[in-house]
Amino acid sequence: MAAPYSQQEIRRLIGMFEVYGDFLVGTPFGNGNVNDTFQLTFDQGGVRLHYILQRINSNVFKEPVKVMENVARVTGHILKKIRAAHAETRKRTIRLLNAHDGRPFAIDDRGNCWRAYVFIEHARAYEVLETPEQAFCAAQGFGEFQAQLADLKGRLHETIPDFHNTPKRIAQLEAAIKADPCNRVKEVEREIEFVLSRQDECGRLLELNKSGDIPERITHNDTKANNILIDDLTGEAVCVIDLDTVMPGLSLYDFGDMVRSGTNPAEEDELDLNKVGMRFDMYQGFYEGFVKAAGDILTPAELENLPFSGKLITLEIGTRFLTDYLAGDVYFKTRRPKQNLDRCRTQFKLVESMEAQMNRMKALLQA
Ligand code: GN1
Ligand code: MG
Repeated sequence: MAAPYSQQEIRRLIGMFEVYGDFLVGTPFGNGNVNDTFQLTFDQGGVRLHYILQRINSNVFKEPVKVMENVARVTGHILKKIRAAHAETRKRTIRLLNAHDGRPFAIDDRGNCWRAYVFIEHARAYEVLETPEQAFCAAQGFGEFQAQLADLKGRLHETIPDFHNTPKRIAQLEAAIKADPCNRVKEVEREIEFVLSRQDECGRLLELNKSGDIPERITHNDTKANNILIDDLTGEAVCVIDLDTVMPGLSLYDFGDMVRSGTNPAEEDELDLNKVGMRFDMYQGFYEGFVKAAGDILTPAELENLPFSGKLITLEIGTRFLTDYLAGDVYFKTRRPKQNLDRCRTQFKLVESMEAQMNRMKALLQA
């Protein structure tokens, strides 16, 4: 839940940006685990317009100005491509509003960094994708995003170093086990064992990057289903959102996180683990959509590791939930006790389901 802000405060915060019209109301929006997000309604000459206003969580993003530099560069680059394509396209990109000083963000009197952007109408983000066609479209959207950024000059800031460095994520788990500040280790011995028994293969993608088989690219790094907007009318992906973690990375991180979040028919914090597992038809949708959009730029080692990447990223995010549970729920927002542990358990159930279907996933590569 977003921190409670009064309407007066929201009005004052959006007042830092160049917006025409009169502020009517602001309400919490979306299900992000990190930032505080509001949808704002304005009256502009008798027409109602919506904007998004968001506080960047500075506990997670230590250098929000660098985050905003990345976001502004990436969205500017994509906007040029959309405009060059053709005027009738339904494709969109996030459009940042400028603050009164011309920068695409503003700092409030408590030192919080805020940004605002145009709300995209007639499209929505799904918590759980339902059909392989939706999976295909989402993967195509994320794949196009990567392909569109392939010619962006210069390196982006690494705003969260080692974000997808799985061995380091496991080392963080080990540190949390040692510290055990909330005395929770005894509750989660099975989960800890689950991670540690799989740690040998966790460095595989980083090794392939080192050996030159897998190149560094500009990647989104948080490609969960609810970070892409699907057009209400056409069902196609129209806009990739939540660009805070866009930075140098491996394309397999993006594919892996799509498979993690989008092949599971249950919520990320589902309590009934019988509902959790990888739907193979959804995997196939992601695979075909991603290869269609980004296949031309992928190397043989990238293609070969598509099935593995889903399992790796699922294990990694599950490990992060477990670490946060042990640390006392200090990173991810929680709305109830043990939510991080429940999230961890769904992820590990999903890893098992992926392991059981690994050969089937690999067989698609030969098809
Ligand atoms: C966070 O902000 P949101 O909810 O899109 C997290 C991701 C995790 C995800 C798990 C910056 O993403 O890495 O995969 O939760 N973002 C950050 O739901 O840590
Ligand atoms: Mg998000």
